[in-house]
Amino acid sequence: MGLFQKLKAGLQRTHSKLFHEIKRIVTRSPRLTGSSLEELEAALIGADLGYALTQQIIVAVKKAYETQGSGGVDVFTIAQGEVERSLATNDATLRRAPAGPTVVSIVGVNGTGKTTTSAKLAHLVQERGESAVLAACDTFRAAAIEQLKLWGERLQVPVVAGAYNADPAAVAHDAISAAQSRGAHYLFVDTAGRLHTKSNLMKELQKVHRVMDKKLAGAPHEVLLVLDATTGMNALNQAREFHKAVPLTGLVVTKLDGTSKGGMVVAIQKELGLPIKFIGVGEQPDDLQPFDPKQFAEALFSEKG
Ligand SMILES: Nc1nc2c(ncn2[C@@H]2O[C@H](COP(=O)(O)OP(=O)(O)O)[C@@H](O)[C@H]2O)c(=O)[nH]1
Ligand SMILES: [Mg+2]
Repeated sequence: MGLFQKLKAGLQRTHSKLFHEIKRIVTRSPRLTGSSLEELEAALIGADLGYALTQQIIVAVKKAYETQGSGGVDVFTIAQGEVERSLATNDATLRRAPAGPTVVSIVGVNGTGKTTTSAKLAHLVQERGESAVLAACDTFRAAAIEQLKLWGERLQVPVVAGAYNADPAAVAHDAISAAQSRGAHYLFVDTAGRLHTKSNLMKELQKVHRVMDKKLAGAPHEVLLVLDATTGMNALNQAREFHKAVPLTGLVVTKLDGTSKGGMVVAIQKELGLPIKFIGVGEQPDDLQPFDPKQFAEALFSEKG
């Protein structure tokens, strides 16, 4: 399956709901008279596209009817264009350190998909012909270390792990050494899940980052916050709190395949001004994609594919 097909399949629930609702509205009322515009608005809000973007789309639709008349107006194309335009400045490039390994810290609350995302990222750079090392810095749960080791075996990526309950900063330190001596391009650091409201755990994360910077100036070069799309707009609060504790460089939104509210990606990007770097559309290694606004908008609204 090609990248776009995978994306389309992953966004199936969101697409299907949006598509059927909008189709029903415009079929019944092609000129969107009466309460039809309000229904269109509700459909867009229902996909979690957010209030601001929804208004933008409604305004664009109204304008199109005024200037083109009902014959030439395609609500899907207009919505797609507005979503694409509103995300145009999003830069999904994974940073690259000028020298030595690029260290990427993967942070977030429990169960959002940090460990899976770390492994998928290692796979993604391998596919690009670059090498990766994984660091198991979730030392709170023995199962988390095992989980990452299994991924390492499956993907043939070296995993640096400490003992259960070891100091995660020490594991991160050793992992940087290992990545340096292997001449690896990337080090992906899987950290423990922590509630954004627990300040002691946030301090621990700050320490992990401080120790990395001491070992390799500038590290971590990327701090990616993993957000679970099925938690909807709650993800916004998580992002705000994490961003206060450790400066984030980007977001990863996982489990888009499990929600009909995939529009939250757009709303969150708009609200936080942080780039969406990757999206997760399934549990397999190649179910993580660099975020491409054009393809995302197309997968949401287009009938194609
Ligand atoms: N459907 C789906 N499941 C995902 C995705 N990303 C992660 N998961 C699943 O979510 C669960 C929690 O993931 P895990 O990486 O262990 O989360 P962590 O606690 O943040 O490290 C696992 O069962 C993963 O397979 C995704 O994009 N789509
Ligand atoms: Mg984990």
